[in-house]
Amino acid sequence: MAKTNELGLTKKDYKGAPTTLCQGCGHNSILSQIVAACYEMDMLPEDIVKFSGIGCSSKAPTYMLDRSFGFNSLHGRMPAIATGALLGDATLTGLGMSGDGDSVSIGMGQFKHIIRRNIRLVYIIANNGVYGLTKGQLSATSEVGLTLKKQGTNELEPIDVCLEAMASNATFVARAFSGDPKQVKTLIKAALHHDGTAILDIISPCVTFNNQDDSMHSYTWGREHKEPIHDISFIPARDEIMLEDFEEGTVQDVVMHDGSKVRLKKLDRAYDPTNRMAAVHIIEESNANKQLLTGLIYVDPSRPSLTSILNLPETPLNRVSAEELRPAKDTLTEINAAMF
Ligand SMILES: Cc1ncc(C[n+]2csc(CCOP(=O)(O)OP(=O)(O)O)c2C)c(N)n1
Ligand code: SF4
Ligand SMILES: [Mg+2]
Repeated sequence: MAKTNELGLTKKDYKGAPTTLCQGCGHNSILSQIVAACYEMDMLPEDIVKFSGIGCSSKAPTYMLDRSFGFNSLHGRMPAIATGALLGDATLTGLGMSGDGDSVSIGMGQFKHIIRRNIRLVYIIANNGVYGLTKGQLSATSEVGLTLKKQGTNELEPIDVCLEAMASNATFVARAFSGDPKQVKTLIKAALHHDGTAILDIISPCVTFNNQDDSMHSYTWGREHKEPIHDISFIPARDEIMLEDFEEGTVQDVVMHDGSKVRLKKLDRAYDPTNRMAAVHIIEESNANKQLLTGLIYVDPSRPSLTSILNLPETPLNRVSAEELRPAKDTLTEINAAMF
């Protein structure tokens, strides 16, 4: 008998079509962790809606959560589609999967505005520093000096996903490496409980076009330069608080809006992910030192999402009938009169 979660569902209930991504592609590992996180968090697949743009990374939603809703949109336009859908039905949990080309090249404007609006969406950027689907062009996150077979050497400075998110006033910014499944899964769980846009920049090697040892998006580089800022665990509101034996004074809990906690065990540095200036500093510092900083970089669980600001009714907008929406004749006359 296959193991089941609290909903009586097996892990298979969270899977999708068999992957057509290359064997060893980092995106496949991210997919597995999304499936594992949703299964372990006892989420009903029908309560989830998946979004993506165009790219190998954006194909990924097909290979997970078959029973969920989904919209594979246009290149770089996933945030606009997600915004509309999640305002239309704010009871759904939004899960976006995009790439560095999709979000940081063509989709940069959309990326910034969804963050500014703080739409409740787990927004994963599977960042491989290359356009994988179109066979290996340089992307806006490719590092200076990266040499790709088709394009030659990159001379342009890369854009840092996390810094851009910070500059747009993101309320949740994290970075991970697809080769570290435990950390990826924990960050996805925390992101699923964030009431706003949760940006997850996951370095995800493209084994076909950008996995040479000296590339800053390769498995070798990721493994050798990975610098976790803390050991991270996620504790759902219903669970006992003390799951692990942390030493006094080395732990910081961040309470999410639903009462669940992100528990951060400090490693060698004292780092507070609720301090905005410290977050910007640590990203800049790790870039200067050519380190792959991983963990929860910044979180502000207090800022309201657009759904809360708009004070939407309990009934999802897409289920409010035309009759209910149409004001009564008298009301309309009153409104019109007030305009003269
Ligand atoms: C408007 C538009 N311009 C260009 C393309 C071609 N195109 C498809 S995917 C892609 C890049 C994908 O790169 P990324 O988002 O990094 O995904 P990856 O394949 O690397 O996972 C491009 C340029 C397109 N589909 N639509
Ligand atoms: S081309 Fe690269 S990004 Fe696309 S599936 Fe293959 S390894 Fe993954
Ligand atoms: Mg890419």
